[in-house]
Order: sequence, then C-alpha cells, then structure tokens
Amino acid sequence: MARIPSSEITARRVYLNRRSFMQSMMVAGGATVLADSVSAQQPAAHGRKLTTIRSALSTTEKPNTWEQVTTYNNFYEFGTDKSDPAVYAPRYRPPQPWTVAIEGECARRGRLNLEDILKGETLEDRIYRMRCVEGWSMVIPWVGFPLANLIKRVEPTSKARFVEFTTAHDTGQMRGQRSDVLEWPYVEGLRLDEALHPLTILAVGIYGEVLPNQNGAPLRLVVPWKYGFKGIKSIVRIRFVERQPQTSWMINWPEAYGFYSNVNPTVDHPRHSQATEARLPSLFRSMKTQMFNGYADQVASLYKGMDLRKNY
Ligand SMILES: Nc1nc2c(c(=O)[nH]1)N[C@H]1C(S)=C(S)[C@@H](COP(=O)(O)O)O[C@H]1N2
Ligand SMILES: [Mo]
Repeated sequence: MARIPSSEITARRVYLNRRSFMQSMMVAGGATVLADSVSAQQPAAHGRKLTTIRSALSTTEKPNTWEQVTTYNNFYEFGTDKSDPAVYAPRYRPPQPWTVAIEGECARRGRLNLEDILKGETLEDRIYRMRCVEGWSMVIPWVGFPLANLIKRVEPTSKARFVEFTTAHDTGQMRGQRSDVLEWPYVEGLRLDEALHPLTILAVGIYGEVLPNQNGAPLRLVVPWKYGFKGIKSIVRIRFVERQPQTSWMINWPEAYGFYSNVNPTVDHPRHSQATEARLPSLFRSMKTQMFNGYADQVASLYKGMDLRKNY
C-alpha cells in the first residue's frame, strides 16, 4: 500500500485516484488465482495511482511484471542482495516533505520540494529497456518526466558542464549505510548534454503507480542507454559543476566503472561480459546486448569523436 502521504505528490496532474484504486483492488482480489499470468498486462494496484500520458519514446517490448521489477533490485542502502531492498526498503519513511537541494553553477540555487518540482509537469509512461552491468536486463514501465525540464527551470550557468546527483544519507533508516561496501552517500553524474537528452528522465513511479521504496522513492534518475547503476535512487541533491564529478562506482573500482558507463557490448567489465544479456526472469544470456542498449539512433551523436574504450 501507499507509503507516501498525499502531501508528497499533489501537483495538478498527479493525484491519487481513489476510485480506480478501489476498483483495481477489487479486480485484483477477484483474480488472485490468475495473478501471475495477468500481472504482466494488468498489474494489481500496490500503491497510489498516478495520472500519466503515453510517451512515443517507449519500447514496444513486453514489460517485466510488477513482482519482478519490485523484488529484484540493487539498492545497497538497504543491503547488497537483490532481494534485500524489497525486504528492508518498504519500512523506510522518506522525510516529509522530500526536498532536493539545487546547488552549484545555476541561477536558481535553493531547495525544492518534490511537490514544487512536479508542479506543472506532465507525467509520462516511459517503457524502457534497462540493462545491469552484471548481465541481466528488464523492461520497466517508468512514470516520469524529462530531467531537462527541471534543469531548464533552474537555469544552469555557462560554466555548468556536468550534473552531480546525491542519494539520501540516513544511517538510522538505511541499514546498508552502516556497512562500508560503498562510500556514502551514493553519488552519480552525467555530462550536461546527457542530462538534457529527452530520453533522460526523473522517475516518480512504475506501472502507473507511485515508486515503491525499493525502486528509489520518491525520486530517481533513469538513463536507459547506460548501465543500471547510473540510475541513482532517492535523490536529495542536484549540483551543477564545471568538472567531471566522482561517482560511487568509480570510487569503488575505477578500472571497472568509468564515468560514462554506456551500455557497450564491445567493452567488457573485468568480471562481466557485456556481449550478451539475460532478460529476467530467464537466467540464460540468450539476448545480444545492443550498443547503447538499443538507443543508439537517439544518443550515439552525443559521443561522436570519443574513444568509447577509453571513456568507458
Ligand atoms: N542510491 C542508490 N542508487 C542505485 C543503486 C544503489 O545501490 N544505491 N543501485 C543501482 C543499480 S546497480 C541498479 S541496476 C539500479 C536498479 O534499479 P531498480 O531496482 O529500480 O531496477 O539502481 C541503481 N541505483
Ligand atoms: Mo546494476
């Protein structure tokens, strides 16, 4: 059920549709025995409905089920096993209201409530292929809006060349942060043109519902042509900077994790081939990984003239 009070997401086009929520609960209740086969097309209601429009930028591939998307996660703040976030993240209570600090090279520095960020935004269904560096992939029906919209609102200066993102730091509530498996808080970065690309979104939901905690509630980044780890979760700070920022995975193991981390079947991770992938729930690497995760037509021009072996 919903974890986020309605004060969190109250923008005009974003509201809890109590009526359809109740109706889908009833449908779900009546169809329990069929849950597995039905869930791919018609997931049961697990949270708050969001009002969305369809995006032409969605893939037509079949999405993974709600259960797959919400129980096989990487979110080291809640543990390193794929199943840990689904167990430990649901009891996380995000601070109310959720605020994002806007810092660095931009005209409108300050703190923005999530509510204000969403004001005037049209939320879109964006079904994206997602690929983890470990070799598994999923198709996830995100709900979000272009990061470019927020960036334009805060008016980066001419010095801004990169954007740095930071996850919440809360050792009381995030048990994983009591271990030193990564340096906390989790940080990520994009070049400004990558951040402004229309495929780059900030997500607040999946499957037409508010984001479950394990998927990075209440606000997370989604960059479909990059490996999954670039999709930083539970964002509390966005900073515009002149120089390429550090990222948690670069700090952790720089030879394996570069700043760009574009999906690239020809450049392997030291422990994981990137040539093929297993589309969950299958564990067999039966699919060929595509350059830029299949988004080359849209994004290859961003990297014209760059050596992608060096800039991995
Ligand atoms: N803050 C934070 N963000 C994170 C991670 C993390 O451990 N902490 N894991 C990353 C990795 S490795 C992946 S594959 C994706 C998974 O996102 P999903 O669980 O919503 O599919 O989240 C990314 N974002
Ligand atoms: Mo990942």
